[in-house]
Amino acid sequence: MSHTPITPTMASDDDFDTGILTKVKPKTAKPPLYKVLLLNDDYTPMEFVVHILERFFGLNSTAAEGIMLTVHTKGLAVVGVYAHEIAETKVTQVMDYAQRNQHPLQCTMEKE
Ligand code: TYC
Repeated sequence: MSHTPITPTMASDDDFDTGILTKVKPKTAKPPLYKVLLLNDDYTPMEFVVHILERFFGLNSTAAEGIMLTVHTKGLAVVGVYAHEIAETKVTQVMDYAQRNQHPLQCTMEKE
């Protein structure tokens, strides 16, 4: 039984010798993305949330105000979409900053 080696120049999805179908995965698959979510609460001041959105998510004051109001009225909003490590860093930065300022603001992430 002879097998043709799959090389970058000879990739195939079917092996005609064995009839076995094998998926050829592109090597440059995009990394999974994660949504960073901000949650509403009754105590964190609106100006503090706007400041967080400007400071850690690079939003201008108009966009930051709009997203803060979306969280306030709907309960939560996606504030950005990032690769895993970057999303984790954003969540940690927000949670640490909120805690240091004694606000109960919650920030979390979920796979897109
Ligand atoms: N609900 C808060 C208030 O009325 C404001 C707020 C907005 C808090 C967004 C958290 O993620 C948040 N002061």
